[in-house]
Amino acid sequence: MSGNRTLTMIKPDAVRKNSIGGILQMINEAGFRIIAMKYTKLSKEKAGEFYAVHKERPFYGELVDFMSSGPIVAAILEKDNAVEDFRKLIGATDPSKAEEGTIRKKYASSIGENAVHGSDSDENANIESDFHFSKLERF
Ligand code: FUP
Repeated sequence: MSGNRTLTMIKPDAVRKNSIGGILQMINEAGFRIIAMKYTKLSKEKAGEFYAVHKERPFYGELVDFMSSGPIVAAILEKDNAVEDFRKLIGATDPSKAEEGTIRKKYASSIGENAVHGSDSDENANIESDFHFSKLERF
């Protein structure tokens, strides 16, 4: 499975703005197949665990508060070259630097509230998929 799956989250800002449908449409039109999906909410503790790699960064506290501030949609997506192609589809972390046609260009408002997450490596795609989904929730 290495190389063909990635983990995304539609973040609380995008859920609050009713952008779930628009973002899922862009994901499907880009050729990603949904393997697993759930509407859920991260506790502060779980958000802190998900972003533990950023623990020492100055924005960690805000990131954890934001990611636990409301419901999210988590999904495992499948496509050849999934991690890299999905990072291209979402665009730069800072939406002011994101290219035209990317999800963050269209739906994100700031570097902190940037609408979507995409795994940054195959290894993290596996770890993050296991964080959100059991084997029985994947189809
Ligand atoms: P990305 O992989 O594009 O989601 O970006 P990073 O892994 O570098 O950052 C993860 C999250 O931390 C971002 F989605 C938002 C937050 N962040 C900030 O709030 N400020 C920053 O300067 C960098 C990241």
